[in-house]
Amino acid sequence: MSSAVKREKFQQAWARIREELLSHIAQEGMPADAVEWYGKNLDYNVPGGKLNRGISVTDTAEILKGAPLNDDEYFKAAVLGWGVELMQAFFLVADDIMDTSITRRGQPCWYRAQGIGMVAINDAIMLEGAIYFLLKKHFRSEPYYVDLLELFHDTTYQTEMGQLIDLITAPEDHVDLNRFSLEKHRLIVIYKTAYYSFYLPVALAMYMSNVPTTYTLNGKTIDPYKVALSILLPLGEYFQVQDDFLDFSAPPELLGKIGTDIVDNKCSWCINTALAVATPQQRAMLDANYGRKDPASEARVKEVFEAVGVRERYAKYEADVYGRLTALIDGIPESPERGTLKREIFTSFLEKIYKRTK
Ligand code: DMA
Ligand code: MG
Ligand code: MG
Ligand code: MG
Repeated sequence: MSSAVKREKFQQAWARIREELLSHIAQEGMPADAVEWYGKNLDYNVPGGKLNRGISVTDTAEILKGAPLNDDEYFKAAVLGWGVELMQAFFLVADDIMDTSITRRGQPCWYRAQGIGMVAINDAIMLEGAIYFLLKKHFRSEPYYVDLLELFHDTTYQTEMGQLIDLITAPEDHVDLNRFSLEKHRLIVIYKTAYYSFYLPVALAMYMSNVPTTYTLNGKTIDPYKVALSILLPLGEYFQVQDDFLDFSAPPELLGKIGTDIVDNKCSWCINTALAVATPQQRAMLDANYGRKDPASEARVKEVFEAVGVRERYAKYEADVYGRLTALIDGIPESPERGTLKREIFTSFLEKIYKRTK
């Protein structure tokens, strides 16, 4: 199935899920203006992204089954996929407030949209609540229901820990580039991005497909969830390095968002890369201009990034990391039996993000 057709099918499941969410709050007795507000919140924040995370759930379920999903299986996988997209929407609405961002997906960030303001905080929390309503409605009687609940809860907590260290490493009023390092960066991105964007979709599909927590292969005991984590965290790290690089380098019209990392004093891959190779003069330039709120300072930081060759270093990083991830995936123990891991789950992820430009 082409990726456009897959996307279309996944969007169709959203139409049904959206209806379920809206009729539920109407049944709770919420007035028409509240139902309308919630509908706008959902439409503005949930379906407009790349949908890679959500579609990964249905893709992974299909790879694990080794055959096309029937309608019922597809819809259940799609509910989990839209659960990931709802979680993403919840994080992004809050993230844009905390990062004082301007645009997202080619339109104003929700908190900056006409008439929204700080109601956006409650809207973010409602997007989160929607996940658990859907899980209860569609999975309450499944033996793996608690596994799904724990996974969504644990992942939320991990992501928030990541957001915490992202934010406190980037204080608005105190720039100190000595606090940054690639190790710090790695910890931030694993927690704020890799768990929810990469491990969560695959682990959801594994639970739904009844992949056991251990099995024996060639006399060895395997925990397939741990194996998945060991590949998906480095994949997620690579994805956030791309996000950091694109924040600096991509045209906002293509990216759908205006980069804020330099102005926001973020411990991003670009500044860490520049710090590692800057001359004393370049370092002084970074110290004087990073994390400052004016466009002229931001432009001077970008000049240093260009001068130290951040673009070329990124191209090299991307080629190297692709090789490393491919080798990791090749090392996954595979068996032809149903209900065990397949390398294709991970290669399909890697191919989706390799050399992405938005
Ligand atoms: C992304 O961090 C992490 C979460 C949990 C949204 P970010 O601020 O770099 O994301 P973006 O560049 O999309 O604002
Ligand atoms: Mg942000
Ligand atoms: Mg952020
Ligand atoms: Mg970013």
